[in-house]
Amino acid sequence: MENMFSLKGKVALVTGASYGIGFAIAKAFAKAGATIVFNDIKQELVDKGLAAYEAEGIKAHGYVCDVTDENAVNAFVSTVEKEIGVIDILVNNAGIIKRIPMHEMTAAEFRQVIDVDLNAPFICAKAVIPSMIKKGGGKIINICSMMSELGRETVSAYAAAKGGLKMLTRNIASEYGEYNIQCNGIGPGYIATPQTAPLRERQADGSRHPFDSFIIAKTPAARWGNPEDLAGPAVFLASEASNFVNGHVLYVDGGILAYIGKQP
Ligand code: NAP
Ligand code: GCO
Repeated sequence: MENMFSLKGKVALVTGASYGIGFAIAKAFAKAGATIVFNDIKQELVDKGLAAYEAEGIKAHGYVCDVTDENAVNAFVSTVEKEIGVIDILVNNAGIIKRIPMHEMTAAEFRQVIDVDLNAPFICAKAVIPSMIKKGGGKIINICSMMSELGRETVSAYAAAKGGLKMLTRNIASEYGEYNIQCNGIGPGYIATPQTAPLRERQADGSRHPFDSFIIAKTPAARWGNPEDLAGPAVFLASEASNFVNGHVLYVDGGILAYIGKQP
């Protein structure tokens, strides 16, 4: 059973993995035997990430690359292929959110979210697929969201992007399954990272943020997730244990999507 989940000899690229969910996933991949490659937009963050991996005893390869820039991504992927090897596992993790009521959001703001959360996974997947085909297979994991299924006030662009990412996942599976490429999604629930920090900020009187209380009540597990909660599901979808799982979104949400919520 242990071998089924082994990533020994595999090269894994996790985008935007200096910290947060991407870092936790990359750390789990390294523990399963993979060589880790990650990128971030700024050198400062890459350096911070490299130090964080080193502190965990992991020798990761970090690069500066904006995932929305197609030429930069293509150059980055070909450098990795030359210097490290063909990318066997891609995790499209880099993402942003803008919490703005839709009627106040500019089209430019909407586009920026779609660009990072939907266009970039297309650009990165497109860049790694040709070598995966030549090599005889590969794994692509798209980090989706509760918002791949649900809406809420202020997150129209994010929900549109993550809903689109769910369908891009199914389409990559449909188009490249015959090449032994499995493309699946992970839909994290509410996870405590810098992205969700504003939703957990303490009130002036020291009490919980109302959104924080709302999420705890809406989650059967009665807590926020930690980035480490995504480690096992990610290793499963990156390993040969999931070789006949394709086009699926695995929700790792403490039960949110199964639950109607507590009666007030
Ligand atoms: P995070 O803490 O904000 O980390 C996101 C990472 O992506 C950061 O390192 C960020 O770099 C990087 N990034 C942003 N734009 C980029 C670009 N254009 N090129 C390269 N890197 C870029 O977010 P997180 O909470 O760990 O989330 C990771 C993924 O999970 C995202 O796709 C997010 O939407 C998704 N997700 C999060 C949750 C949650 O509850 N936290 C739930 C479901 C899904 P900078 O710091 O420079 O911006
Ligand atoms: C929000 C949150 C979410 C989460 C996550 C849920 O404002 O509702 O930021 O969108 O980050 O994606 O799965």
